[in-house]
Amino acid sequence: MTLYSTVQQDSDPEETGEWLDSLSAVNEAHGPNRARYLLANLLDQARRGGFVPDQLLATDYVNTIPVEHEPRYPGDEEMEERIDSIIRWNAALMVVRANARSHGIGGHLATFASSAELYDVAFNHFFRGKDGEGSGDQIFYQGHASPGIYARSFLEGRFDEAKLENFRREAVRGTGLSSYPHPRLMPDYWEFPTVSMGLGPIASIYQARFNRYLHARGIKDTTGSRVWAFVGDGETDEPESLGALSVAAREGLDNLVWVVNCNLQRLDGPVRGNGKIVQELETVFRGAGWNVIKVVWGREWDPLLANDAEGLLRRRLNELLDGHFQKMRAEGGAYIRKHLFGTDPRLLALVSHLDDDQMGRLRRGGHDRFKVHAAYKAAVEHRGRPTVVLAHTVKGWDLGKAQSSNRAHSIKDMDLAELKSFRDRLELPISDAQVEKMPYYHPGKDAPEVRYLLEHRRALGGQLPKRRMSTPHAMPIPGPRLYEEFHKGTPKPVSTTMAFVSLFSRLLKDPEIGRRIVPIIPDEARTFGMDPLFSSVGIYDPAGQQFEPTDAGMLLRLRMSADGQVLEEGITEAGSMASFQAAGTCYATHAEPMFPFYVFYSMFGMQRTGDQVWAFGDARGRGFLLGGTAGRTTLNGEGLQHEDGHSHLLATAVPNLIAYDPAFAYEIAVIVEEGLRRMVRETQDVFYYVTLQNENYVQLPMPGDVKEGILRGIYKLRDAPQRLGRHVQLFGSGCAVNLAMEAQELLARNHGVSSDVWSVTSYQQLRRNALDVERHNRLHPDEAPRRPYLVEALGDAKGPFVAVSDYVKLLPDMVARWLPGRLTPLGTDGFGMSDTREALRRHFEIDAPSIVIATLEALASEGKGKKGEVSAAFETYGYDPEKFRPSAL
Ligand SMILES: Cc1ncc(C[n+]2csc(CCOP(=O)(O)OP(=O)(O)O)c2C)c(N)n1
Ligand SMILES: [Mg+2]
Repeated sequence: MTLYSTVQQDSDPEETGEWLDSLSAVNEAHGPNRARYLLANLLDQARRGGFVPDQLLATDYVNTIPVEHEPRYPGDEEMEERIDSIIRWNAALMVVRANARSHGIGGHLATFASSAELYDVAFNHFFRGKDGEGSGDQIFYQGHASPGIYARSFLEGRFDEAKLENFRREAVRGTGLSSYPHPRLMPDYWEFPTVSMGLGPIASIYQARFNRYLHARGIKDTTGSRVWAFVGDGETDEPESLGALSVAAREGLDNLVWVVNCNLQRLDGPVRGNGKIVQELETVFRGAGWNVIKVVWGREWDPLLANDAEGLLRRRLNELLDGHFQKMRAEGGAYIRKHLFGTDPRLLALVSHLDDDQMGRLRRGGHDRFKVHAAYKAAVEHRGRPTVVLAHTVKGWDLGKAQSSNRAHSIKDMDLAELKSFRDRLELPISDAQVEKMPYYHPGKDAPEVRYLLEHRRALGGQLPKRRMSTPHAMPIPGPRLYEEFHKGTPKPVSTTMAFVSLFSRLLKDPEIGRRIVPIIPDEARTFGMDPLFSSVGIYDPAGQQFEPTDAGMLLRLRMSADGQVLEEGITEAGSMASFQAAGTCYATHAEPMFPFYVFYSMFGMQRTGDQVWAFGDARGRGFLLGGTAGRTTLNGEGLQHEDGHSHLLATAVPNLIAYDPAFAYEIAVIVEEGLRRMVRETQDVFYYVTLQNENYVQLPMPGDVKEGILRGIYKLRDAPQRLGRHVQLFGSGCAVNLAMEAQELLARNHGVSSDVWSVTSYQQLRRNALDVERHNRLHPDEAPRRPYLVEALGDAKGPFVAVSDYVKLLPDMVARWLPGRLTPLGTDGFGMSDTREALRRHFEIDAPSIVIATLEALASEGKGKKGEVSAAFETYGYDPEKFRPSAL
């Protein structure tokens, strides 16, 4: 009986029966392969004839695995149910107690209540830990199910009561439990941040792929690792959740299992009140090439469905909407009888032997460990494709008033009566008097439940979740020689992008670190001049290269191979960031340091994938983000959507991201050298954001030992050739350093003003340091006050200061209050547009004449101006003071 038969009346049941019987006979006599072959041929014929049915991807609203194919359950079910009860109780109590103590501190009851069995079965029978051989499994837990995961750790003896009591109370370092999976806050426990909806799912796909990459490149045998992702049904609305499904199918990631917790609800109410989320996801996943296993009904339904000879029940289940199912669970047995079965006396007869209470306990599949186990077993045994288990569950299962209510997600408390009936349903030995105290329940460390849990975890390789804390890795890193070549500069004009690419090629060839470098590029390699990597180190593709590329035979040709090094992601910044995370956390996940260098269009990084950048910071990832074609006026032709003048502002806010806007090859070399040193030698969980530009100019040699200044954010690049009566300081960053040097000449030649030019590589670093120093002084009033690095570096330089960059003015403004004089920031506030660099720089008022005018005005404001000087400069430089205001709305 198929879905089609339920949507269309059968005009000739006898004929239908014959067809179905013969197919079953083939299956029985010659096996499923033969049956499949015949079906495929029939479908082929239907396709050619133009009568192929639609909805080919959907199946009935029943379990995918037939009862007769279910394996024996390997666990002690009664024992596991007792354990489940204890975990459910403690998970709920953590949240209830936290809110009783501090109203509104939050936490979620209903999510874990809907997924307890989904985790239980996996922990007891599937998840592989890290104490065995290999790295174990990588697990992406649904973020707000965390109380349930903590409650399990409590039962296992990993946490004491005090720890549970400090759920969501983390301000005293190390004593609390974080709201959600945050490696930043619990570095020896959580591995992957997941709570920003959609990021866990996409990260899991690229994690599974990266595991394959590591294996193919001979870095680590990852055949013993499986990636699990627990995903909310509401969460699948996020484009990141489903956007990369085809990647997993295309690369045949059978090391990946998703479990979608289809409790039919999200935060505000039903996920698809007027539809069926399980059915919708089934078609999406199957269409994308995944193996789909639906776990819709618990074992209580098996006899009902077996007795449903006419297919009435199936038809009824197919036609009911999620909104109906939600209401039924909220109302209970009598309502279910009336509204699910009451539409037809034959259906009512099917359940006439059940009382209302039993009706209410007709479980959904995700709450039946037999069904869940069968699905997981089939998932891990499936070859060639990733598997999704679509588990039908109840939001707030067993919680009482929260169960299936539209408010379920936000309910954080239970009153005494609810706690008592919750205890009764869970059959826990807690007296009425005790319940009033809202106690946690632990049966004692030698209790059979605890022993059972621990034994199962021992057999599966140890307790989870667990993150390996990094240990200093004795890995050699390239010495200074590799970088020194870039200190010399080049007389031939080249861009900083070119300079980076040539440094990068050297790193890739380095005998020590080369193979651990992971180039990640979202279809922009040619834009950045990185396409030579295609032939030198090859593009990773598990299928190798099965065609002759159009550039075969050429020196620079497209070369794909199963052990290629480049992750050529295609046009997906989100996917690239997910790869960046998998690679950047590999030092912890697989105890193998890998160094991702992800090069992207700078506009499509911090802004487009900012949430993933934040999650990478949380995940303690290490690596380099390279924002190519950076600068609002430096990328000149591409216009408004492409020209980035604010990614550095966004980068400023990520605590462990270190951002630089370098001007010269030697600055880049110094930054990369230091970055690798900090990540490897110091084992610091930091990552870098470096912008690269595509304007060609002479790469100056490093002016003496300015390494410290480069790294800390500022150094003097060029002294005034001679000191004149009026003297100013010019700050430039990135390409704009050249504009500052041009202004230096104009000021001296035309206006009698001398100036020093400074390269400011990082306002972010200068500000962080100044804030730290300020704080130190505030908290140590009796010590001699310290001085920010910026103040130290400036020495006796006085204002006025004029700062120019290809970014918004807020960047230089961030350090203004520590400068010994007035700062005039020049920058690129406003939308970009397409024109030449010169025109854009005039438009945004950052070109050399704009710097000159700003300087003369700044001098005038200090009483050092000359009458009519600024107006005369307008004349000299053809400058229209009434020109369009670039930041205009
Ligand atoms: C990007 C993002 N948007 C919004 C939220 C807030 N939020 C947390 S849980 C939730 C609902 C989740 O529903 P579902 O995925 O179905 O999970 P369930 O709790 O039902 O298992 C929302 C909207 C979030 N965490 N991340
Ligand atoms: Mg949900």
